[in-house]
Amino acid sequence: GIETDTGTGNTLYSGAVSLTTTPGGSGWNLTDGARGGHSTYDANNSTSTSRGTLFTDADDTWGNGSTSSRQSAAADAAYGAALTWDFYKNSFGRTGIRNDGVAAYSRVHYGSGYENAFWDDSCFCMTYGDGGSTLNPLVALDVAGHEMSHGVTSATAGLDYSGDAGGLNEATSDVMGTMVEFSANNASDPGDYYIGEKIMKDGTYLRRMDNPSADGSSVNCWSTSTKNLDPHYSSGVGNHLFYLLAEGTGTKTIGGRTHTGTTCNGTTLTGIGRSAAAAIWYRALTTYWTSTTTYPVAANGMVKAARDLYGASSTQCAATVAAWKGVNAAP
Ligand code: ASN
Ligand code: ZN
Ligand code: CA
Repeated sequence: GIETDTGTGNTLYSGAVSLTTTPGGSGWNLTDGARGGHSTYDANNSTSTSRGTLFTDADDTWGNGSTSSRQSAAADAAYGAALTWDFYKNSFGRTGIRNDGVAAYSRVHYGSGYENAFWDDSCFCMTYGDGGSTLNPLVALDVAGHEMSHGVTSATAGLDYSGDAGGLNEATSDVMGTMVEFSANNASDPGDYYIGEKIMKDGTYLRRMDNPSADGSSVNCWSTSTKNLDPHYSSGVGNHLFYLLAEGTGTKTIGGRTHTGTTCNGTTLTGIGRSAAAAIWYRALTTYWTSTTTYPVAANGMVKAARDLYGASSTQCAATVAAWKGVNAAP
């Protein structure tokens, strides 16, 4: 393996964190030899397909917690990649996005005023913009986990990016990105079921899983027209299902934010906890779902997954059925 050291990242969103780095050159490289050698590059504000420049540093302290250092966003990206690797490994025994031990790489400072982040299967890489008029740099934990989970979906169920499958594809990324955020247990970015809350300049969020329709575009309840929506809005059904399964109905403060779960059919639900909900989702994704899976078919696959993991007469299996009924997509 690669020789490793432990450096310090002064991130934009997660405070001071430990980063696994590699001695080399006249100091250290931002390459994580404990996680397949994941490396973080500076795209130098270009939109070319080149990797850019590997981040290096003389004292193994990366960034200063502000955008005045180009290394700060790199520290967030490296931290997000490490946590995503650890989350999949520790939760599901998955080693890397393709489960082959091979790391992706990350690029930060892509383009100028670029208000997006994306996973690209062809380069097996993660790219982050610096944001512009509405967003800050897109390197927050839930965004990192969301984007890299697109790689996992692509390597497993291969869900299409349209119709109900598109919503399931986006919801898988929101679910797993949220799980990555929870797994960090980081006081500067506590886990919640809001997506993108750290990157919005106006302090709001991109999406929320407890009540997706609160954003004005997403849907909480499945119908035969859900398939016509943009995947970032049809994801509402899957996000809502996951929240109800994990947390149940009612109002809770989680990560300092208010969450309220309400079913579409008026039932009251008790959550089974997010680890069990994520295990069921992941097993469905990797065992039962395919490129064209619709929400009702996804529900059926999740009930099978719950039965596999916990047994046909388990609380978790019954809760999975009840939660899917709660979003009007009965299995
Ligand atoms: N950031 C967006 C997403 O992951 C990129 C896209 O539109 N696919 O959903
Ligand atoms: Zn996405
Ligand atoms: Ca969040």
